[in-house]
Amino acid sequence: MIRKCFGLFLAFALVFSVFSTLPVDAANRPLAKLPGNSNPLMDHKLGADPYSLVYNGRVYVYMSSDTYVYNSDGSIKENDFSSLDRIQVSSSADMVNWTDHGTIPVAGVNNKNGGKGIAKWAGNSWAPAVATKKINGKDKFFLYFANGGSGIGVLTADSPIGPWTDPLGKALLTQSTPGMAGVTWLFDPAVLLNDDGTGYLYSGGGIPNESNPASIANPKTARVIKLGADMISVNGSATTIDAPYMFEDSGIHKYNGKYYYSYCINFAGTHPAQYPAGEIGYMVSDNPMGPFTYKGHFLKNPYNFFGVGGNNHHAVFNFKNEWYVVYHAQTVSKAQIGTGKGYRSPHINKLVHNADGSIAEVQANMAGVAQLSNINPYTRVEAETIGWQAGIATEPTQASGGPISNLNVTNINNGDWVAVGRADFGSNGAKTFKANVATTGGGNIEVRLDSDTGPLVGTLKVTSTGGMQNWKEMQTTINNVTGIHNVYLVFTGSGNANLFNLDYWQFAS
Ligand SMILES: [Ca+2]
Ligand SMILES: [Ca+2]
Repeated sequence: MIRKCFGLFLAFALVFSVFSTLPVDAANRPLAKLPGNSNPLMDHKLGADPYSLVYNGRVYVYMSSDTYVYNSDGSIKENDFSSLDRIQVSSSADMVNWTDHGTIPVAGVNNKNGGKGIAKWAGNSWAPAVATKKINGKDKFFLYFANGGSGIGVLTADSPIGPWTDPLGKALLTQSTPGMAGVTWLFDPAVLLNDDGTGYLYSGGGIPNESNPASIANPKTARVIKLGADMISVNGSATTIDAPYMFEDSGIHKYNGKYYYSYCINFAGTHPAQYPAGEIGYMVSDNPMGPFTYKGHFLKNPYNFFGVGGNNHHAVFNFKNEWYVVYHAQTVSKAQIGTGKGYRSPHINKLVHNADGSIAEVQANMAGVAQLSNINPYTRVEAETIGWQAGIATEPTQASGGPISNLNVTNINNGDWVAVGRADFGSNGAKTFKANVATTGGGNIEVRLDSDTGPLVGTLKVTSTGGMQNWKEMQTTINNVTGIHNVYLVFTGSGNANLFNLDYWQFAS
Protein backbone atom coordinates (compact mmCIF):
# COMPACT_ATOMS: atom_id res chain seq x y z
CA MET A 1 0.00 0.00 0.00
CA ILE A 2 2.76 2.41 0.98
CA ARG A 3 4.78 1.41 -2.08
CA LYS A 4 1.76 1.96 -4.33
CA CYS A 5 1.18 5.42 -2.87
CA PHE A 6 4.83 6.25 -3.29
CA GLY A 7 4.68 5.21 -6.95
CA LEU A 8 1.66 7.44 -7.43
CA PHE A 9 3.51 10.26 -5.72
CA LEU A 10 6.50 9.84 -8.06
CA ALA A 11 4.17 10.11 -11.04
CA PHE A 12 2.69 13.31 -9.65
CA ALA A 13 6.14 14.66 -8.86
CA LEU A 14 7.25 14.12 -12.45
CA VAL A 15 4.12 15.72 -13.87
CA PHE A 16 4.25 18.73 -11.56
CA SER A 17 8.01 19.13 -11.29
CA VAL A 18 7.77 22.44 -13.10
CA PHE A 19 6.26 23.95 -9.93
CA SER A 20 8.57 25.23 -7.25
CA THR A 21 6.81 23.33 -4.47
CA LEU A 22 6.43 19.60 -4.56
CA PRO A 23 3.21 17.83 -3.72
CA VAL A 24 3.11 16.40 -0.22
CA ASP A 25 4.57 12.91 0.03
CA ALA A 26 1.92 10.45 1.19
CA ALA A 27 4.57 8.92 3.46
CA ASN A 28 4.59 12.05 5.66
CA ARG A 29 2.37 10.60 8.32
CA PRO A 30 2.53 10.35 12.10
CA LEU A 31 4.32 7.40 13.61
CA ALA A 32 2.12 6.55 16.59
CA LYS A 33 0.19 9.61 17.81
CA LEU A 34 -2.61 9.89 15.29
CA PRO A 35 -4.58 13.12 14.83
CA GLY A 36 -7.50 13.06 17.25
CA ASN A 37 -5.63 10.86 19.73
CA SER A 38 -3.74 12.12 22.78
CA ASN A 39 -1.53 9.06 23.34
CA PRO A 40 1.36 8.66 23.22
CA LEU A 41 2.01 12.21 24.42
CA MET A 42 4.64 12.57 21.70
CA ASP A 43 6.06 10.46 18.90
CA HIS A 44 8.97 12.59 17.67
CA LYS A 45 11.02 11.17 20.55
CA LEU A 46 10.81 8.50 23.23
CA GLY A 47 10.45 8.97 27.00
CA ALA A 48 10.28 6.43 29.84
CA ASP A 49 9.37 6.23 33.54
CA PRO A 50 7.17 9.35 33.40
CA TYR A 51 6.45 11.46 36.48
CA SER A 52 4.20 14.50 36.65
CA LEU A 53 4.28 17.88 38.34
CA VAL A 54 1.39 20.31 38.15
CA TYR A 55 2.43 23.96 38.35
CA ASN A 56 0.78 27.21 37.23
CA GLY A 57 -1.88 25.59 35.11
CA ARG A 58 0.43 23.21 33.30
CA VAL A 59 1.34 19.59 33.80
CA TYR A 60 5.05 18.86 33.41
CA VAL A 61 6.14 15.33 32.59
CA TYR A 62 9.69 14.26 33.42
CA MET A 63 11.05 11.12 31.81
CA SER A 64 14.06 8.85 31.56
CA SER A 65 15.80 9.57 28.26
CA ASP A 66 15.07 6.42 26.26
CA THR A 67 16.99 6.80 22.99
CA TYR A 68 17.60 4.10 20.40
CA VAL A 69 20.94 2.34 20.90
CA TYR A 70 22.38 0.75 17.77
CA ASN A 71 24.40 -2.37 16.98
CA SER A 72 27.52 -1.99 14.84
CA ASP A 73 25.50 -3.17 11.81
CA GLY A 74 23.10 -0.25 12.26
CA SER A 75 20.20 -2.29 13.66
CA ILE A 76 18.49 -1.18 16.85
CA LYS A 77 19.63 -3.01 19.98
CA GLU A 78 17.30 -4.18 22.74
CA ASN A 79 17.21 -1.24 25.17
CA ASP A 80 20.17 -1.66 27.54
CA PHE A 81 19.44 1.62 29.38
CA SER A 82 22.92 2.91 28.55
CA SER A 83 21.37 6.12 27.21
CA LEU A 84 19.53 6.96 30.44
CA ASP A 85 21.82 9.74 31.60
CA ARG A 86 19.48 12.67 30.93
CA ILE A 87 15.94 13.62 31.97
CA GLN A 88 13.44 14.72 29.34
CA VAL A 89 10.79 17.31 30.10
CA SER A 90 7.56 18.19 28.30
CA SER A 91 4.61 20.25 29.48
CA SER A 92 1.03 20.94 28.48
CA ALA A 93 -1.92 23.05 29.58
CA ASP A 94 -4.44 20.93 27.69
CA MET A 95 -3.12 17.31 27.56
CA VAL A 96 -2.91 17.27 23.74
CA ASN A 97 -0.42 19.98 22.79
CA TRP A 98 2.90 19.19 24.51
CA THR A 99 5.79 21.65 24.58
CA ASP A 100 9.12 19.87 24.33
CA HIS A 101 11.53 21.38 26.88
CA GLY A 102 14.42 19.18 25.82
CA THR A 103 16.69 17.17 28.08
CA ILE A 104 18.43 17.95 31.36
CA PRO A 105 22.01 16.63 31.24
CA VAL A 106 21.96 15.01 34.69
CA ALA A 107 24.70 12.37 34.86
CA GLY A 108 28.17 13.88 34.90
CA VAL A 109 30.66 11.21 36.01
CA ASN A 110 33.50 10.51 33.56
CA ASN A 111 32.58 13.49 31.40
CA LYS A 112 29.10 12.12 30.68
CA ASN A 113 26.83 14.38 28.66
CA GLY A 114 29.86 15.88 26.95
CA GLY A 115 31.18 17.28 30.23
CA LYS A 116 27.90 19.14 30.83
CA GLY A 117 26.47 16.59 33.27
CA ILE A 118 25.16 18.45 36.32
CA ALA A 119 25.60 15.71 38.94
CA LYS A 120 29.33 15.04 38.57
CA TRP A 121 29.14 11.96 40.82
CA ALA A 122 26.26 10.22 38.98
CA GLY A 123 26.56 7.77 36.09
CA ASN A 124 22.83 7.46 35.43
CA SER A 125 19.59 9.37 35.82
CA TRP A 126 16.71 6.94 35.82
CA ALA A 127 13.05 7.39 36.69
CA PRO A 128 12.72 10.97 37.98
CA ALA A 129 10.32 12.35 40.58
CA VAL A 130 9.64 16.06 41.00
CA ALA A 131 8.17 18.33 43.67
CA THR A 132 7.82 22.05 44.22
CA LYS A 133 7.82 23.85 47.54
CA LYS A 134 7.96 27.48 48.56
CA ILE A 135 11.22 28.08 50.40
CA ASN A 136 11.98 31.55 51.82
CA GLY A 137 9.00 32.88 49.86
CA LYS A 138 10.18 31.51 46.50
CA ASP A 139 8.98 28.50 44.54
CA LYS A 140 11.76 25.92 44.40
CA PHE A 141 11.79 22.75 42.33
CA PHE A 142 13.32 19.42 43.33
CA LEU A 143 14.18 16.74 40.79
CA TYR A 144 14.95 13.36 42.37
CA PHE A 145 16.57 10.73 40.15
CA ALA A 146 18.07 7.26 40.47
CA ASN A 147 21.76 6.72 39.88
CA GLY A 148 20.99 3.31 38.41
CA GLY A 149 20.04 1.07 41.35
CA SER A 150 22.60 2.47 43.75
CA GLY A 151 21.01 5.61 45.15
CA ILE A 152 18.87 8.71 44.72
CA GLY A 153 20.19 12.17 43.86
CA VAL A 154 18.45 15.53 43.76
CA LEU A 155 18.78 18.62 41.56
CA THR A 156 17.18 21.98 42.33
CA ALA A 157 15.91 24.87 40.22
CA ASP A 158 13.84 28.05 40.41
CA SER A 159 11.51 26.94 37.61
CA PRO A 160 10.06 23.58 36.54
CA ILE A 161 12.29 23.65 33.45
CA GLY A 162 15.53 24.68 35.14
CA PRO A 163 18.25 25.66 34.96
CA TRP A 164 19.17 22.86 37.37
CA THR A 165 22.02 22.65 39.84
CA ASP A 166 23.35 19.90 42.10
CA PRO A 167 23.13 21.25 45.67
CA LEU A 168 24.73 18.25 47.40
CA GLY A 169 27.52 17.08 45.10
CA LYS A 170 26.64 13.52 46.12
CA ALA A 171 23.64 11.20 46.45
CA LEU A 172 20.81 12.09 48.84
CA LEU A 173 19.99 8.43 49.58
CA THR A 174 22.38 5.47 49.51
CA GLN A 175 22.42 2.01 51.09
CA SER A 176 24.10 3.59 54.13
CA THR A 177 21.26 6.08 54.76
CA PRO A 178 19.60 5.00 58.05
CA GLY A 179 16.94 2.36 57.33
CA MET A 180 18.03 1.75 53.72
CA ALA A 181 20.00 -1.45 54.26
CA GLY A 182 18.41 -4.41 52.49
CA VAL A 183 17.04 -2.47 49.54
CA THR A 184 18.03 -4.50 46.48
CA TRP A 185 17.56 -1.63 44.01
CA LEU A 186 17.66 1.82 45.56
CA PHE A 187 15.90 3.59 42.72
CA ASP A 188 12.54 4.77 41.31
CA PRO A 189 11.80 7.69 43.65
CA ALA A 190 8.36 9.19 44.24
CA VAL A 191 7.86 12.33 46.31
CA LEU A 192 4.94 13.68 48.31
CA LEU A 193 4.71 17.20 49.66
CA ASN A 194 2.19 16.91 52.44
CA ASP A 195 -0.28 19.70 53.24
CA ASP A 196 1.84 20.70 56.27
CA GLY A 197 4.84 21.33 54.00
CA THR A 198 6.71 18.16 54.94
CA GLY A 199 8.20 16.13 52.11
CA TYR A 200 8.36 12.33 51.95
CA LEU A 201 10.51 10.35 49.56
CA TYR A 202 9.52 6.81 48.49
CA SER A 203 11.89 4.48 46.66
CA GLY A 204 13.31 0.99 46.34
CA GLY A 205 12.65 -2.34 44.66
CA GLY A 206 14.02 -5.74 43.78
CA ILE A 207 13.78 -9.18 45.38
CA PRO A 208 16.59 -10.09 47.81
CA ASN A 209 16.34 -13.83 47.07
CA GLU A 210 14.45 -14.87 43.92
CA SER A 211 14.70 -18.59 44.78
CA ASN A 212 12.77 -18.04 48.01
CA PRO A 213 8.97 -17.71 47.59
CA ALA A 214 8.75 -15.79 50.87
CA SER A 215 11.26 -13.24 49.55
CA ILE A 216 9.24 -12.90 46.32
CA ALA A 217 6.01 -12.43 48.30
CA ASN A 218 7.43 -9.92 50.80
CA PRO A 219 10.66 -8.48 49.42
CA LYS A 220 10.52 -5.59 51.94
CA THR A 221 12.60 -3.47 49.58
CA ALA A 222 10.31 -0.41 49.45
CA ARG A 223 11.13 2.51 51.74
CA VAL A 224 9.76 5.87 52.77
CA ILE A 225 11.86 8.53 54.44
CA LYS A 226 10.90 11.97 55.71
CA LEU A 227 12.69 14.84 54.00
CA GLY A 228 14.16 17.84 55.78
CA ALA A 229 12.42 21.21 55.41
CA ASP A 230 14.89 22.04 52.60
CA MET A 231 13.77 18.93 50.61
CA ILE A 232 17.44 18.06 49.99
CA SER A 233 18.17 16.39 53.31
CA VAL A 234 16.56 13.54 55.23
CA ASN A 235 14.98 13.60 58.65
CA GLY A 236 15.40 10.40 60.66
CA SER A 237 15.44 6.86 59.43
CA ALA A 238 13.69 5.21 56.46
CA THR A 239 10.69 2.99 57.20
CA THR A 240 10.06 -0.25 55.31
CA ILE A 241 6.86 -0.51 53.31
CA ASP A 242 5.99 -4.20 53.21
CA ALA A 243 4.48 -4.04 49.73
CA PRO A 244 3.48 -7.57 48.67
CA TYR A 245 5.27 -8.83 45.54
CA MET A 246 7.06 -5.50 45.24
CA PHE A 247 9.12 -5.14 42.09
CA GLU A 248 9.86 -1.44 41.51
CA ASP A 249 8.26 1.91 40.53
CA SER A 250 7.09 3.61 43.73
CA GLY A 251 4.17 6.02 43.40
CA ILE A 252 2.43 8.21 45.96
CA HIS A 253 -0.64 10.41 46.01
CA LYS A 254 -3.01 11.75 48.61
CA TYR A 255 -6.75 11.41 48.09
CA ASN A 256 -9.51 12.27 50.54
CA GLY A 257 -7.09 12.45 53.46
CA LYS A 258 -5.56 9.01 52.72
CA TYR A 259 -2.09 8.22 51.40
CA TYR A 260 -1.95 5.92 48.39
CA TYR A 261 1.34 4.10 47.86
CA SER A 262 1.41 2.34 44.48
CA TYR A 263 4.06 0.15 42.83
CA CYS A 264 4.73 -2.37 40.11
CA ILE A 265 4.13 -5.97 41.19
CA ASN A 266 6.98 -8.38 40.43
CA PHE A 267 7.10 -11.08 37.74
CA ALA A 268 8.87 -13.81 39.75
CA GLY A 269 7.40 -17.15 40.83
CA THR A 270 3.65 -17.70 41.09
CA HIS A 271 1.35 -15.17 42.70
CA PRO A 272 -2.06 -15.23 44.38
CA ALA A 273 -4.62 -13.66 42.01
CA GLN A 274 -4.79 -10.37 43.90
CA TYR A 275 -1.12 -9.65 43.06
CA PRO A 276 -1.04 -9.92 39.25
CA ALA A 277 2.48 -9.89 37.79
CA GLY A 278 3.56 -6.68 36.07
CA GLU A 279 0.49 -4.68 37.14
CA ILE A 280 0.33 -1.62 39.37
CA GLY A 281 -0.83 -2.48 42.89
CA TYR A 282 -1.65 -0.03 45.63
CA MET A 283 -1.79 0.26 49.41
CA VAL A 284 -3.51 2.86 51.61
CA SER A 285 -2.59 4.44 54.93
CA ASP A 286 -3.71 7.26 57.20
CA ASN A 287 -0.08 8.30 57.57
CA PRO A 288 2.52 9.12 54.89
CA MET A 289 5.02 6.86 56.68
CA GLY A 290 2.52 3.96 56.86
CA PRO A 291 1.78 1.30 57.80
CA PHE A 292 0.09 0.73 54.44
CA THR A 293 -2.58 -1.89 53.73
CA TYR A 294 -2.78 -3.59 50.34
CA LYS A 295 -6.05 -2.73 48.56
CA GLY A 296 -5.76 -3.98 45.00
CA HIS A 297 -4.42 -3.05 41.57
CA PHE A 298 -5.45 -0.50 38.96
CA LEU A 299 -3.20 -0.56 35.88
CA LYS A 300 -2.55 -3.71 33.89
CA ASN A 301 0.70 -4.34 32.07
CA PRO A 302 0.91 -2.33 28.80
CA TYR A 303 0.74 -5.63 26.88
CA ASN A 304 -2.97 -5.88 27.70
CA PHE A 305 -3.73 -2.59 25.97
CA PHE A 306 -1.10 -2.15 23.29
CA GLY A 307 0.11 -5.66 22.46
CA VAL A 308 3.62 -4.81 23.56
CA GLY A 309 4.73 -5.54 27.12
CA GLY A 310 7.90 -4.94 29.10
CA ASN A 311 7.93 -3.11 32.38
CA ASN A 312 5.24 -0.88 33.76
CA HIS A 313 5.85 2.53 35.33
CA HIS A 314 3.40 5.13 36.52
CA ALA A 315 2.59 8.24 38.53
CA VAL A 316 -0.86 9.38 39.71
CA PHE A 317 -1.69 13.09 39.66
CA ASN A 318 -4.50 15.60 39.87
CA PHE A 319 -4.83 18.29 37.20
CA LYS A 320 -7.70 20.79 37.08
CA ASN A 321 -9.71 18.68 39.54
CA GLU A 322 -9.45 15.40 37.63
CA TRP A 323 -7.25 12.42 38.44
CA TYR A 324 -4.91 10.89 35.89
CA VAL A 325 -2.19 8.30 35.63
CA VAL A 326 0.86 8.90 33.48
CA TYR A 327 2.56 5.64 32.43
CA HIS A 328 4.70 4.32 29.66
CA ALA A 329 4.20 1.80 26.85
CA GLN A 330 6.36 0.78 23.91
CA THR A 331 3.95 2.17 21.35
CA VAL A 332 6.27 4.46 19.35
CA SER A 333 9.04 1.85 19.12
CA LYS A 334 6.48 -0.78 18.10
CA ALA A 335 5.25 1.51 15.31
CA GLN A 336 8.80 2.36 14.26
CA ILE A 337 10.61 -0.98 14.46
CA GLY A 338 7.81 -3.54 14.65
CA THR A 339 8.64 -4.68 18.18
CA GLY A 340 9.09 -2.53 21.25
CA LYS A 341 12.65 -3.69 22.03
CA GLY A 342 12.27 -2.09 25.45
CA TYR A 343 11.93 1.54 24.22
CA ARG A 344 9.12 3.36 25.95
CA SER A 345 6.81 6.34 25.40
CA PRO A 346 4.62 8.33 27.79
CA HIS A 347 0.83 8.03 27.92
CA ILE A 348 -1.89 9.55 30.12
CA ASN A 349 -5.35 8.20 30.92
CA LYS A 350 -8.00 9.09 33.47
CA LEU A 351 -7.94 7.51 36.91
CA VAL A 352 -11.09 7.11 38.98
CA HIS A 353 -11.40 6.75 42.74
CA ASN A 354 -14.56 4.84 43.60
CA ALA A 355 -16.91 6.06 46.35
CA ASP A 356 -15.34 3.59 48.81
CA GLY A 357 -11.87 5.01 48.11
CA SER A 358 -10.73 2.10 45.95
CA ILE A 359 -9.24 2.82 42.52
CA ALA A 360 -11.03 1.58 39.41
CA GLU A 361 -9.07 -0.31 36.76
CA VAL A 362 -7.60 2.25 34.34
CA GLN A 363 -8.79 1.94 30.76
CA ALA A 364 -5.53 2.63 28.97
CA ASN A 365 -5.78 3.44 25.27
CA MET A 366 -4.43 5.51 22.41
CA ALA A 367 -7.31 8.00 22.53
CA GLY A 368 -6.12 9.34 25.88
CA VAL A 369 -7.50 12.52 27.43
CA ALA A 370 -9.71 14.82 25.34
CA GLN A 371 -8.21 18.31 24.97
CA LEU A 372 -8.95 20.31 28.14
CA SER A 373 -8.63 23.84 26.76
CA ASN A 374 -7.96 25.71 23.52
CA ILE A 375 -4.68 27.18 22.38
CA ASN A 376 -4.46 30.94 21.88
CA PRO A 377 -2.90 31.40 18.43
CA TYR A 378 -2.45 35.15 19.04
CA THR A 379 0.32 34.53 21.59
CA ARG A 380 3.75 33.20 20.79
CA VAL A 381 3.47 29.43 20.36
CA GLU A 382 6.70 27.47 20.46
CA ALA A 383 7.04 25.39 17.29
CA GLU A 384 8.02 22.55 19.60
CA THR A 385 4.49 22.69 21.06
CA ILE A 386 3.14 19.70 19.21
CA GLY A 387 -0.23 18.03 19.12
CA TRP A 388 0.66 15.79 16.20
CA GLN A 389 3.55 15.70 13.77
CA ALA A 390 5.05 13.90 10.83
CA GLY A 391 8.76 13.63 10.17
CA ILE A 392 10.21 16.41 12.33
CA ALA A 393 12.67 16.48 15.21
CA THR A 394 13.54 19.01 17.90
CA GLU A 395 16.91 20.36 19.00
CA PRO A 396 18.34 22.98 21.39
CA THR A 397 18.23 26.37 19.70
CA GLN A 398 20.44 29.45 19.71
CA ALA A 399 17.46 31.69 19.03
CA SER A 400 17.25 34.42 21.64
CA GLY A 401 14.31 35.53 23.73
CA GLY A 402 12.59 32.19 24.24
CA PRO A 403 11.85 30.06 27.28
CA ILE A 404 14.59 28.39 29.34
CA SER A 405 16.08 25.53 27.33
CA ASN A 406 14.30 26.77 24.22
CA LEU A 407 14.17 24.34 21.32
CA ASN A 408 13.50 24.64 17.62
CA VAL A 409 11.86 22.22 15.22
CA THR A 410 14.32 20.78 12.71
CA ASN A 411 14.68 17.87 10.27
CA ILE A 412 12.05 19.63 8.19
CA ASN A 413 11.65 17.93 4.82
CA ASN A 414 9.13 18.31 2.06
CA GLY A 415 5.73 17.15 3.31
CA ASP A 416 6.64 17.05 7.01
CA TRP A 417 4.26 18.89 9.31
CA VAL A 418 3.48 19.89 12.88
CA ALA A 419 -0.02 20.50 14.18
CA VAL A 420 -1.68 21.83 17.31
CA GLY A 421 -5.14 20.91 18.49
CA ARG A 422 -7.97 23.44 18.92
CA ALA A 423 -6.61 26.93 18.35
CA ASP A 424 -9.31 29.52 19.03
CA PHE A 425 -9.19 32.29 16.41
CA GLY A 426 -12.27 34.04 17.78
CA SER A 427 -14.81 35.88 15.68
CA ASN A 428 -12.59 38.72 14.40
CA GLY A 429 -10.26 36.27 12.74
CA ALA A 430 -6.56 36.00 11.96
CA LYS A 431 -5.12 38.25 9.26
CA THR A 432 -1.38 37.49 9.48
CA PHE A 433 0.93 34.64 10.45
CA LYS A 434 4.56 35.07 11.43
CA ALA A 435 7.25 32.55 12.27
CA ASN A 436 10.80 32.72 13.59
CA VAL A 437 12.92 30.76 11.13
CA ALA A 438 16.56 30.08 10.27
CA THR A 439 17.97 28.57 7.10
CA THR A 440 20.63 28.64 4.44
CA GLY A 441 18.06 27.29 2.00
CA GLY A 442 14.35 27.81 2.32
CA GLY A 443 10.92 26.51 1.58
CA ASN A 444 7.34 27.19 2.56
CA ILE A 445 5.09 26.90 5.57
CA GLU A 446 1.60 26.14 4.37
CA VAL A 447 -0.96 27.04 7.03
CA ARG A 448 -3.77 24.52 6.76
CA LEU A 449 -6.87 23.90 8.85
CA ASP A 450 -7.98 20.66 10.47
CA SER A 451 -5.77 18.27 8.52
CA ASP A 452 -2.48 18.25 6.62
CA THR A 453 -4.50 18.38 3.41
CA GLY A 454 -7.17 20.74 4.81
CA PRO A 455 -8.01 24.25 3.53
CA LEU A 456 -4.90 26.34 2.79
CA VAL A 457 -5.33 29.75 4.42
CA GLY A 458 -1.87 31.17 3.86
CA THR A 459 1.66 30.31 2.77
CA LEU A 460 4.77 31.74 4.37
CA LYS A 461 7.72 31.75 2.00
CA VAL A 462 10.88 31.08 4.02
CA THR A 463 14.05 32.49 2.49
CA SER A 464 17.68 32.24 3.51
CA THR A 465 18.67 33.90 6.78
CA GLY A 466 22.34 33.13 6.20
CA GLY A 467 22.62 30.29 8.70
CA MET A 468 20.72 27.41 10.26
CA GLN A 469 20.91 29.27 13.60
CA ASN A 470 20.60 32.80 12.20
CA TRP A 471 17.07 33.67 13.23
CA LYS A 472 14.60 35.98 11.56
CA GLU A 473 10.85 36.56 11.87
CA MET A 474 9.00 36.27 8.56
CA GLN A 475 5.34 37.06 8.01
CA THR A 476 2.55 36.39 5.55
CA THR A 477 -1.12 37.25 5.18
CA ILE A 478 -3.85 34.84 6.24
CA ASN A 479 -7.20 34.40 4.58
CA ASN A 480 -9.27 35.44 7.64
CA VAL A 481 -9.56 32.37 9.85
CA THR A 482 -12.23 32.43 12.55
CA GLY A 483 -13.45 29.93 15.13
CA ILE A 484 -11.70 26.90 16.54
CA HIS A 485 -9.44 24.78 14.35
CA ASN A 486 -6.59 22.34 14.55
CA VAL A 487 -3.73 24.19 12.85
CA TYR A 488 -1.37 22.30 10.56
CA LEU A 489 1.93 23.82 9.47
CA VAL A 490 2.83 21.80 6.39
CA PHE A 491 6.40 22.24 5.18
CA THR A 492 7.22 22.15 1.50
CA GLY A 493 10.37 22.67 -0.52
CA SER A 494 12.86 20.89 -2.72
CA GLY A 495 15.96 18.85 -2.01
CA ASN A 496 16.73 16.29 0.66
CA ALA A 497 18.32 18.62 3.22
CA ASN A 498 16.61 20.18 6.23
CA LEU A 499 14.66 23.02 4.59
CA PHE A 500 14.75 25.36 7.61
CA ASN A 501 14.50 25.43 11.39
CA LEU A 502 11.42 26.81 13.17
CA ASP A 503 11.48 28.36 16.66
CA TYR A 504 7.97 29.76 17.19
CA TRP A 505 4.90 31.05 15.36
CA GLN A 506 2.08 33.48 16.05
CA PHE A 507 -1.05 34.77 14.33
CA ALA A 508 -2.36 38.34 14.54
CA SER A 509 -5.88 39.60 13.96
CA1 LIG B 1 12.05 15.11 8.39
CA1 LIG C 1 11.10 27.40 20.38
